[in-house]
Order: sequence, then structure tokens, then C-alpha cells
Amino acid sequence: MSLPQRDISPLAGQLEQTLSAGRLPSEVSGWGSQLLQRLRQPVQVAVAGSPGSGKSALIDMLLGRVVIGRNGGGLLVDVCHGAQEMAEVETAAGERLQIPGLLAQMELPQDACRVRQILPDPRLRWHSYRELPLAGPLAAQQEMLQQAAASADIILWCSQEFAADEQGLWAAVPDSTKDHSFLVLTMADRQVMRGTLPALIETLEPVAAEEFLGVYPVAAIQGLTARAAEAPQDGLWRSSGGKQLAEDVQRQVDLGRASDVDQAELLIRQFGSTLPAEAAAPAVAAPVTAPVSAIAAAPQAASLAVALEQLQTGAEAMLAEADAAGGPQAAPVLAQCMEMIRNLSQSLDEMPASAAVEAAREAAQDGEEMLMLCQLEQDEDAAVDAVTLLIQLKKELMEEPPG
Ligand SMILES: Nc1nc2c(ncn2[C@@H]2O[C@H](COP(=O)(O)OP(=O)(O)OP(=O)(O)O)[C@@H](O)[C@H]2O)c(=O)[nH]1
Ligand SMILES: [Mg+2]
Repeated sequence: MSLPQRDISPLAGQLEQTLSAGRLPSEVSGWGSQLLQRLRQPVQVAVAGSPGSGKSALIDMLLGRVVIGRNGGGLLVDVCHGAQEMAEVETAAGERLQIPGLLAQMELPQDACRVRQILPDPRLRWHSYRELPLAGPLAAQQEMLQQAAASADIILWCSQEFAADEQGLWAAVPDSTKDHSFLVLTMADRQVMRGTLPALIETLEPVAAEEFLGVYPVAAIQGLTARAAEAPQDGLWRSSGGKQLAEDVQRQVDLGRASDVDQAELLIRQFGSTLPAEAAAPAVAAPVTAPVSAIAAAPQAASLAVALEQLQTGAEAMLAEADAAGGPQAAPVLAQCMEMIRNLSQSLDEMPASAAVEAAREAAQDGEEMLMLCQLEQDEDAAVDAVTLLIQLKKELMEEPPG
């Protein structure tokens, strides 16, 4: 996906202008400010787990080089974008030191308690990493995890077996975070050697299906070796499990960004002046005209094109209505979203069977199920989620039109 490469600062600037000009009604200004904050900072990927669970090795693998190494064990480490390769170190005495180079190679003060490693790696503009060690009394670990869940967009939970005590800790994480998190079975090479990996995955898969996006066995040392080699070793990168994890994390980063961009565009279109040209072109203008007419060229698909158009225009109309009614009314917005998605399902049911139609039906059905969940909440957030979901669904179907 090309989205991460896209410069979204004009869009953020436009949203900021809309906010500071006081154009957003009070009911949505909180949403707008949060959105602006998210657009202005990289997606945060937290790598959490107990001491020695393989967090640093995993981050180094994802970065493709030894940045943390074995240094800074037990410390909270952020890896972020910046011009110079250096670390900012906080000590227990309250000092802040700047040390040039990489954490893996530097001597840390004995009372270091927090490190911010800065790297001129352009990928870190879009997502940063945080190593989050979970140790000490259970209550302290729970507290740290709650805080992490509040600030992180994605959590990679590192564990060799995700035993009952860890499952208990994870259970308290909000579902909204679980929906963007991965269970990483670290040091998978050792499990492979012992022949215990298949049974472990089989045991954990039902838990992971409920609690995470999935279970990912990863041999980080091998993964890093594959990436750091002079000639890239694709086979080893794949078999280490690193490739799959890296791609799926990237996908989550992209999806999160796409959803924020969609919401910002909706707000600006509704309440701001004009969209910045670059933002409007790829994400909004193009799909509405070109692919719809392409689908409509096939007569049996005409009703689908209409349904897809309705998803977009309906979503925008809902925001307008919400504004006129003096604030978003969750119940009517949700009911309308539900009706639109049912219309879409109906159009798909009327189309001749094909793999693409079947995939679209499944997507619509998933959407319907998620909307049911949104309805349980019946608040402003749920209404926003529902509208975002419709737009996302429309985009997905536009990218791979059925029929
Ligand atoms: N065989 C094998 N060893 C690994 C792997 N990942 C990490 N290790 C080793 O396990 C030990 C702990 O790994 P770290 O990455 O430092 O673990 P951590 O969770 O960052 O540890 P703390 O920061 O001290 O909590 C190190 O000796 C690593 O070399 C792996 O995939 N395979
Ligand atoms: Mg570590």
C-alpha cells in the first residue's frame, strides 16, 4: 500500500485550520482534535512482554539491524525518527543525557531508567517502536499494560508460550487494543528444535483468535540474520516467521492511517473549506467516479454500483444531518448505516455467483456483524466507527470490484 509514503501534512494542516477557525461544532471538536494528534504522530507499536521474552531481538529484527541488542535490559526503550543517530537517556536522578550512536554499542549510566533511541530511518516517520518490559508485582504490571494500551496503537505481545498468568494480564486490555494486537511466540527456533511448536500453536490458536489478530511464531535471530545479510535471504526471512509478522504489522499501520485520513477528510469536507488537492485526489475523487462507472458497465452490477455510491454519499449525509440536529445522534446514524449495508448485501445476493462476489458478500457480512457490535454501544464513538466502517468497506470493494 502506498499510503504510508503519502505526505499527509497538508491534510493535517487543513484539519488544524478548520479546528482553530472554530468551524467544527462542539460535539465533534473533541474527535477532530484527537484525530489531528493521531495524524501528527507516528503509529506507536508497543512490544511488550516479561523479562528476557525476546522483545529487543524482535525490534532489532523489524528494524533490520542491531539497534538495542542486549543493552538496556528491563528499561523502557522508545525507537523514534530523528535526524541524528543518538540516544536520549533519562536517569533515576532526573538527568537527561544525549549519547551519540546506537544503544547496542553504548555504555549506559547505571541508574538509567528510560531510553529514547533516535534513528534517521525514514520508516520511523510512520511508525515508532516502544519496548515495554513487564516485571515486578502483578498490580504494577497491570498498571503499565493499561497505560501502554492507552497510548499504543498496536501491541506485539512477546512470549514463549503465553501461559495462564500472561493470559490473565492480557485479559484486562481493552478490546479496541486487542483488535490491533499480535501474539508473537518468540524464540520459535527453540520450539522447532524440541518439536513442540505445532502442539503449542494448536493450543494457543483458539485463545489467539479471541484475543489477538493472530499467533505469529518468530525466530528473531534468524530473521535478523536474513535481513542483515549482504545479499537478502528471502527464504530464511520467510521461514523465520519475521516476514509474515512484518507485513501484517505494516498492514495494520496502513489501515489505522487510512481510517484516520478518511475521518479527517470527512470532517474537512463537511465543516472546513476545501480539501488539499493531494489529499482529495487519491483517496476521494478517483474511486467515486472511475471504478463505479467501470462496474456499472456490466449491467448486472449496476445495482451494486448504486449501493456503493450510497455508502459514500449516505455517510456524508449522515454527518450533515447530525450537524443540523445539533449533534450526532447515535441511534439514527447506526440504523441508517445498518440499512445501507443491508442494501449492499442484497445487491450482492442478486449478482451471479463468482469468487469475487463471494468475497464481497463475506466483507459485507463482516461489516454487518461489526455494526451490530457498534449498536450495543449507542454513543458518538460508535456512530463514528460505523460511518468509518462503511467508507472502509466501500474502498475495499472499489479496489477489488466483484462481478
Ligand atoms: N534462539 C533464540 N534466541 C533468542 C531469540 N530472540 C531472543 N533470543 C535470546 O534471548 C535472550 C533475551 O532476548 P532479548 O531480546 O534481550 O529479550 P528482552 O525481552 O528484550 O529482555 P529484557 O529487555 O531484559 O526484558 C537473548 O540472549 C537473545 O539473544 C530467538 O528468536 N531465538
Ligand atoms: Mg530488552
